[in-house]
Amino acid sequence: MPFAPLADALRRALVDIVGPAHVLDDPSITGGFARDWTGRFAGSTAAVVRPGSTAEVAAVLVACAGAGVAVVPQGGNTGLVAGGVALGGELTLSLTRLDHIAPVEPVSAQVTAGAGVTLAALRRAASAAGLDFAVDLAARDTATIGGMVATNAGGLHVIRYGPMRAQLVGVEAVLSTGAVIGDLRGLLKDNTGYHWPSLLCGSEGTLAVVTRARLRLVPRPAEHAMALLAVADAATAVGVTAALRHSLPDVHAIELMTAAGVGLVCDTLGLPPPFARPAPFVVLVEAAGAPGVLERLAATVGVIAGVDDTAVAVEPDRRAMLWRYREAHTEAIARLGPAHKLDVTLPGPALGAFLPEVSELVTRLRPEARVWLFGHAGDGNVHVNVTGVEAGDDEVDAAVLELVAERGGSISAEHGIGRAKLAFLHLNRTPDELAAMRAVKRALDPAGILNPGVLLPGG
Ligand code: 2HG
Ligand code: ZN
Repeated sequence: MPFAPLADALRRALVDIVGPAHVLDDPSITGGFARDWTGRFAGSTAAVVRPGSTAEVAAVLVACAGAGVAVVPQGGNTGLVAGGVALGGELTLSLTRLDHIAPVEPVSAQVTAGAGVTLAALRRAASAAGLDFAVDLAARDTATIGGMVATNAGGLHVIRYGPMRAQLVGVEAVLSTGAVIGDLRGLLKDNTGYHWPSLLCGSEGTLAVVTRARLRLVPRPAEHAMALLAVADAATAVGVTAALRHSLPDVHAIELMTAAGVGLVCDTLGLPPPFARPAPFVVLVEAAGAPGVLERLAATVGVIAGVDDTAVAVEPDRRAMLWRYREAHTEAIARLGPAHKLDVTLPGPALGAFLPEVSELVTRLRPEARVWLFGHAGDGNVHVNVTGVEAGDDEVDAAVLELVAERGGSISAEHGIGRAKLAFLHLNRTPDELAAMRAVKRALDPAGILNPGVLLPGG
């Protein structure tokens, strides 16, 4: 569907709705909104509009639908699949002003947060109420709740608490018709028909614009302890992960890194190496729970075969330091230039063989490329990052994602489809499923203005 550039009449209508300070159309300002975090995807936006309330979001959408102007909803712009950036002159709907956090409701341990609340701010609010928010990820200072709902963000603790979908009790969202749907009552039991949180979480801004979310909070563990475990190969790393899952009652995170990635992080950030001798694979395990966590972690790790060395942390500073080896991968890889980011999940039994196989596959196709493997071993989610390949060269992406599908995995574990993986969605979804998804899209967004070209091929 072709979309007109921002006409004067629409500009005036938008200014009337949100005020002149919140309609930005100077390209030197809007350019940053139309470039993704990786630098691999950059385009242009007709304007950036920043509504300050749900009613303003509704009015903006009605105005845009009337004018036939496509809208890309955007939160913190930390996405990695070009799902939240205007690439072809669409209007950017920036939700960052919806940053209100209601007081934590202690009876049900829930909180209502605006779409523009950052994950870090939500985590602080939960903590001030003596609780925790179950999802955490490295982009916490910038990623926003609306975007995390729209992409069903995963992060570090999915193995324990599930992804964003598992935290979402209620949602408020605006359709392109201006209708506001959903509720924020926080009812865990409510079988009154289609469940908007389930439908909208992971819909990547194609069905509605999420404006507020009702989220469950979890008890704060009394103690944390973590360790980096040095292992010799991928199969051992998977075996160690399985053993931790089986016998560690307080398991909070199990992550995976390789010698190459840890070396890059150390060189880039000037960190000391975690082990005297570099380990081919490193498993990071965190446990959190009732007093005695360190003892339980030590007892479990002590009897697991294949652990060649350990680095342990209990105090918050030291734990943050060990997490840095894992969390700084994205930042360190970004300094090598735009990376191809293939966020995939493998079924548990297939993970060990996949890791060396995918490296060999990429190297065979592009001998000049470098492959960086890291991710969330506990849930089978590997971030296959490839550097040294042109931004527009999709051959490696296709080969890796085909291999993932052949091995029974998902081509998008936690980042979404966006535009980056649009051409590959058929690897995981049947034609009948894609047709049903398009029918849902048409029903909820009859004007077809919400994030066209994202998630749904040809939609
Ligand atoms: C992580 O787990 C994020 O650190 C980013 O999902 C992954 O940079 C990536 O590919
Ligand atoms: Zn991740």
